[in-house]
Amino acid sequence: MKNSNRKFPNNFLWGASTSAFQVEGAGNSDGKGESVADVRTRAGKYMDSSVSVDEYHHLDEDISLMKKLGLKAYRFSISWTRVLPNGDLSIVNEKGVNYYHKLIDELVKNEIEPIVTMFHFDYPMALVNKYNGWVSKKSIKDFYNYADFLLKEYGDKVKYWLTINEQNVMVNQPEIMGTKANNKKELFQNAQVSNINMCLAQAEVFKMARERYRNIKIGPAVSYITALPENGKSKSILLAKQLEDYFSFYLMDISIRGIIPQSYLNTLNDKRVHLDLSKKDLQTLKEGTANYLGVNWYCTTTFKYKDKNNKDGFVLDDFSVIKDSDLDYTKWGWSNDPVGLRYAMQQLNDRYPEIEVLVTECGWSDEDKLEDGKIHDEKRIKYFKGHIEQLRLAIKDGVHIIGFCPWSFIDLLSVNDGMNKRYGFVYVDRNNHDEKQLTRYEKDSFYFYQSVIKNNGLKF
Ligand code: BGP
Repeated sequence: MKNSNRKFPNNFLWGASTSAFQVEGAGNSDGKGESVADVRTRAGKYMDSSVSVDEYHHLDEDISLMKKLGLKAYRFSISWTRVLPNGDLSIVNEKGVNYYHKLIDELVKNEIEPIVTMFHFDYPMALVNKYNGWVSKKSIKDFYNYADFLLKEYGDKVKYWLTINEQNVMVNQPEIMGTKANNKKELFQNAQVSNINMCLAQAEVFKMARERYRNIKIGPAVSYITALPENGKSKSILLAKQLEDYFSFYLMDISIRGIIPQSYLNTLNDKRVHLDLSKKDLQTLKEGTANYLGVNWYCTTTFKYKDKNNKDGFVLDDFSVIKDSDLDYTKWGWSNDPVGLRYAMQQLNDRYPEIEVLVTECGWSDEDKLEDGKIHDEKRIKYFKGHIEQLRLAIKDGVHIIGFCPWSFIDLLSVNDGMNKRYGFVYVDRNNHDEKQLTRYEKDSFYFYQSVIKNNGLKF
């Protein structure tokens, strides 16, 4: 009895995650069309996504490593433009379609559950050029057609689907979607319009998928920014709550409950954002909801008001982030706060008790050094030890958590920091300026996670 209390469910999905533009490379090969991520990384200060860590050409080797690690699941994304180079159905790239068949088939053969994200930060450039991407209502149909295409092609092989990765992050960093605007105010307006169009597109896909593919699970992958108050005063606690509502919960409410929360509309109203929402749109949101929830969770963040005299409470520009002296932070300022994960999972369970949660990202970034063929990433191991233990407690608390997919299976291109910021269990020998041989090495955390999976949890 004591022992079973310590275990995770038998079919728990011990996984690991990546995304297409960050891991695949082959950015300009085999008929792939250009994505916003390709253009964005090319313009950045580090390497671009044309090579990344070249999983496209290292597929067999990487799948062998997944097998060795013992993964029960692999979360990856399909590159929209590798399959549909123009973003719409005008051209289908057979080589791209076959690449994902091969990937999925190999995973299944190796008893690794594929978890597929349809759109992870790599929007088709052709659609940005055609109609400013998600800002236009036309984007809804093109996403629907893409999702429909994927489900027809791979729907009988893949049970777990995620529609859009971190829509709530893209809205706050609209350059990730390639959104164009003439000024800051217009950019904010366009980002919010894009937000709603993504919600509508996703709702139509949820509805279609749940009607036609009865056996699949489909949901969003939302970034849950768990906000902590600077102190125990009510005003501070209120700020943290309002930030969670504004950054994360609104999107979960739309995806799971099919309603746009009033608090979200109020904030947009304060910002003079106009949303063109018809009765039919509201009905679409109501009818198309997710049947599970993907959550990207890395850390807690502590917030404080900038203006102590702010009387009205929540104002979107009036907060700053502070560090908690009790916590350790990555070089990029992300905390190691395992109890925060248990708290976050409980919050989700309180809000959506009927919904199963899949942790789709969680991880510790570092520069990681290769020394004599070894990588001693103790801080990452410490991070995962704490988080896996708290995850177990959250399950014991009654939260329906079906799996854990750390970011990332292998070192890959960070969204803003190239290869400087690494997350993988597998090290890839390259840097921002030299591709070298892209040799793979197992980090110490690889063996740690291998043992976690083997023991179905931490070994006590
Ligand atoms: C999430 C993204 C991932 C990943 C991760 C780490 O927001 O879904 O794509 O990159 O964060 O972020 P970064 O690469 O900025 O360290």
